[in-house]
Amino acid sequence: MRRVRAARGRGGRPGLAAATVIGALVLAGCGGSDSGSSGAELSVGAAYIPQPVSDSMAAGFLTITNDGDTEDQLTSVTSEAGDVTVHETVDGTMKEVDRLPVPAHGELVLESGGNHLMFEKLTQRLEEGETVSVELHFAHSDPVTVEVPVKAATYRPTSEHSEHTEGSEHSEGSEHSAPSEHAGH
Ligand SMILES: [Cu+2]
Repeated sequence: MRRVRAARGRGGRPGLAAATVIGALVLAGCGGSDSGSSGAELSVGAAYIPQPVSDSMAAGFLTITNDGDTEDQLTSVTSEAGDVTVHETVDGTMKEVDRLPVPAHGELVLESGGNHLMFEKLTQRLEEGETVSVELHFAHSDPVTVEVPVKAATYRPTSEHSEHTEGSEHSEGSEHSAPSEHAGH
């Protein structure tokens, strides 16, 4: 940036040099001003695992919020409980994905019937009331560890996202469990 002053001193093309300075200032302004952290600012909420029907498989849901100016990407998920992959659901069929974007000033929602975490080869059956420690890995940000509670199989988060949950491929067993008996808090 200081170089510009020298260019002006040489009496070269002042107009062009001035334009360059303005461009540089605007770019710097976009980077955010607090102590060099100009990247994504991630937080995780609404995490839960419906108590699975299966001994070895489960689905997990959560919302990753990005308050930063930069997009990040969820690239992998690990847990001591078993293998974890990230799935998306397209036309009712789920498939594994390499990564999911966490948009700047936006959120990545993993919800029943949509994107979700897929737990496989669980070392033990997950029961309601337990928590599963899950580590989220991102393309740019540091890993985030989340203690994900195991909820009743019928549990749904109270949010607008819960409206379109019909046809969730992981909850075939929901109808068989007593709805409120187990949810007594
Ligand atoms: Cu899945």
